[in-house]
Amino acid sequence: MALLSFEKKYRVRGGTLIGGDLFDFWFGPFYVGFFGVTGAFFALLGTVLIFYGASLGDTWNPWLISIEPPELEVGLGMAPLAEGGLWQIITICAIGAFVSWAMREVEICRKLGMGYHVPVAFGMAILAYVTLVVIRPVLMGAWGHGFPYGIFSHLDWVNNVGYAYGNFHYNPAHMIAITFFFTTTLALALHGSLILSAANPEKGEQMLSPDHEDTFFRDFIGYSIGPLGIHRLGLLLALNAGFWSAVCIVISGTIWFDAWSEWWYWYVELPFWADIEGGVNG
Ligand code: UQ2
Repeated sequence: MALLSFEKKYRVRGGTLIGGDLFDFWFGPFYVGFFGVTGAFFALLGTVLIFYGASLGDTWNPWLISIEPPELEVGLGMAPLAEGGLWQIITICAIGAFVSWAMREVEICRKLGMGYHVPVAFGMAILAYVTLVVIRPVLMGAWGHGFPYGIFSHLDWVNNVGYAYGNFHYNPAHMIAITFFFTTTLALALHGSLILSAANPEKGEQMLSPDHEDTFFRDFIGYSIGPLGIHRLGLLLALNAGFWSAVCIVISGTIWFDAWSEWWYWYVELPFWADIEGGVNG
């Protein structure tokens, strides 16, 4: 079906979760919905507050502007606007905007009769952010454990928090997350290159079929995961990258307080070699 007639057929009322028909319309190409309104509200308010926060600071250098969370002494209370309160409200706006965005995706999925894979996937990114600025700070007892909203300042935060646990690369969940990030790029590089090699031929040449794609990998490594399977694998890899990132930070300072390299002593202390000469007890 051509795109224009498809849209005429499927761009119809219904599928909304909140608001009934009230916000069930399009603004140009964009579906609005209740969550389009709340999303625009939170995004706009959050952006205005970031500019207000910047105006209270001592620089307009985009690299250096930073909205800081409250001091650790504030704990889990509300802080005055200029002392972390802006960070708190901006965080609420960010979560409000992200969740609105996800729910607007859900409403569009419902309209089209599609699965909820896209909002579920985006939900993993939201979870990773919420872990950093809500879940871990709450578990540790202070909003001051959230990261500052600034380009250089958030890099400094990552650096300092990383080295607060020795060397974060020894964090086993961090290792798993990195492995998933790298494997995601491997899978997408394989998939993107494979599709283009078959489906985007030189001018005048015939486009090749999924059978060619399958056969390439069967000839190459004796196995093809298939055109549906590669997308299942890609989603699995990408979701795990986000999930283990959240795990690696939420366990740091809540259930593990030491340098992450120390964690590996469970291995050194295994009975097989702990008592031999040169072992931890030997
Ligand atoms: C494949 C297939 C695709 C693909 C790719 C493969 C026809 C169009 C990339 C090959 C992928 C494999 C063998 C899995 C690799 C495993 C990891 C963990 C990266 O077979 O089917 O569809 O795009």
